[in-house]
Amino acid sequence: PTDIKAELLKKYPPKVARKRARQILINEALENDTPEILANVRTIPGIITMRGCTYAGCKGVILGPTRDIVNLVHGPIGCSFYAWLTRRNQTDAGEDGEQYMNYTFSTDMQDSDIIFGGEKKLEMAIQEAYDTFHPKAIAVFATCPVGLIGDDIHTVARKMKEKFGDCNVFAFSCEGYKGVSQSAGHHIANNQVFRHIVGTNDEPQEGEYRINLLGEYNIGGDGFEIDRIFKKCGITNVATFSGNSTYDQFATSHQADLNCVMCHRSINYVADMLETKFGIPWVKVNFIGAEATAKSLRKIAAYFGDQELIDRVEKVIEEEMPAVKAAQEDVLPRTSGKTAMIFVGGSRAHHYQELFKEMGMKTISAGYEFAHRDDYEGRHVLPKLKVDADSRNIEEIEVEPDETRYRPRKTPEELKALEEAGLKFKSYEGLLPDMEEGTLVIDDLNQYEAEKLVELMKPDIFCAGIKEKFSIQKLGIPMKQLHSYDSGGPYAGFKGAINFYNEIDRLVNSRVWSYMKAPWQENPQLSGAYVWE
Ligand code: CFM
Ligand code: HCA
Repeated sequence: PTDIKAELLKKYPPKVARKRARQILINEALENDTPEILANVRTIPGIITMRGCTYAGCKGVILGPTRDIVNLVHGPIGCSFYAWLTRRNQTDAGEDGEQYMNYTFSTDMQDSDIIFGGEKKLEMAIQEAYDTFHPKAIAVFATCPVGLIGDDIHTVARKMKEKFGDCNVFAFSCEGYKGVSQSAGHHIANNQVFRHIVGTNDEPQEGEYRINLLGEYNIGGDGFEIDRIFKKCGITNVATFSGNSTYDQFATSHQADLNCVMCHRSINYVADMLETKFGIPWVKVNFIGAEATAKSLRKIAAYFGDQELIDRVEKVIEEEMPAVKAAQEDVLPRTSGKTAMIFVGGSRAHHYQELFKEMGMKTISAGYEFAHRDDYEGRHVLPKLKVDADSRNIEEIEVEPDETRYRPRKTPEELKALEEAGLKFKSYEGLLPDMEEGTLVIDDLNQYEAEKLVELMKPDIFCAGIKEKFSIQKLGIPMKQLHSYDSGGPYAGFKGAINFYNEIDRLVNSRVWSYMKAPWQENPQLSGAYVWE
């Protein structure tokens, strides 16, 4: 690994090499701690990063999966077009017919709007959306030029909300350039969802063992599979943030009794805010991997502590596991010992290692596009993180206990007893302690390094996104998109694990890669040169 790191850095000018050296880490076991990595910092200009922008994190990731909010993008049409259904966040259309996800709403800013201002145009677009759909809510998203010319989207939103009376209108200052990555967009989105929607509906909700699932986006139907399992266990999922969600789910989410945090990168601060304001504790869960799914269900059951639920969860695990084991046994002889590389946004590069482990595969290199140090090293590093100018740019909202609705779900003694029994609250591990010694962990990987890594380490499969897909395949290595899942999924839960084993088995054992070179390239029968003149 030392040689590989040196090889990756060799081509860079000294200043670039110095910075990248702190973002490329050879994993080692340190006593009582994990090694330190540089993360959540600006990308080196021109390096061809895998990252996206703040608008992508806000509009695409967090708000995109909510079906009954009209998501109106204030900006040039390209920003909308490239965010149109590419993320494969699925939704249950519902019986109310309020499903706006297949539309793309944009103010389609033109040169004249940039010169003279786009507020009037935005107002007209909000009015048009309202007249056409009468939605519960309209969300407005600012793109780069809107921030540059200073359109006041929040004032326009407030004005329209007052005018309508029966439609919540709010806006997001999520200009693409605002942070160093999508992560800033998550934060901007979550703050506004918390401020404008969460806790606005006090109508009592039905159901036993009420939880919220935070940081699950129903890509390829993952959320459907998780909900199927919850239902079977008798667990009520009040709101998923934000896969397959509706406006009312967010509005009533303060009534749940436990928050289960899946992708902590995109949302952990919301769990904290819900605890401070309403008294709901939170635990980390992970439904990627059959074992991880079983473990997460047991955590939820232990929290509620009801024997009936505990038994039900055990029964569900017992019912679901045989099919998982059968699929696992089928693929293991062909997948054991194979190697993977995973470079995805902020949590899957960690979560998916579980699934690969279940197939006897080792992750030899992994990293995040935009995660922070706690995602690599564990939540305990949070107090050590330096607040730089870029993170200060993103608002932290002050939350206080709600005057009438703050209700601690457990007494301090009960929480202590649960912790002593092994249930950890407000805690998660990073990816480093879960990876073997000597593996390479790389933050904000770029095109050059991706190709170099593949060339030097020759993994059996490379997992990343659409920008990497074809350049990796051209190197003769199977490539699996772990953002969109290509056309597959779900991969979460028990049924998802079976899907994943089978698909990866086919990918790593396909013979198609041996046909990368045409026969005449490998074995030329005629050789000659073209002569002109
Ligand atoms: Fe969380 Fe996600 Fe991810 Fe993410 Fe994303 Fe995504 Fe991702 Mo693409 S919320 S951090 S911003 S798990 S969209 S569903 S796949 S980069 S690893
Ligand atoms: C985003 C969304 C993305 C992109 C995926 C990809 C997703 O960050 O804008 O690069 O293939 O999951 O759709 O992460």
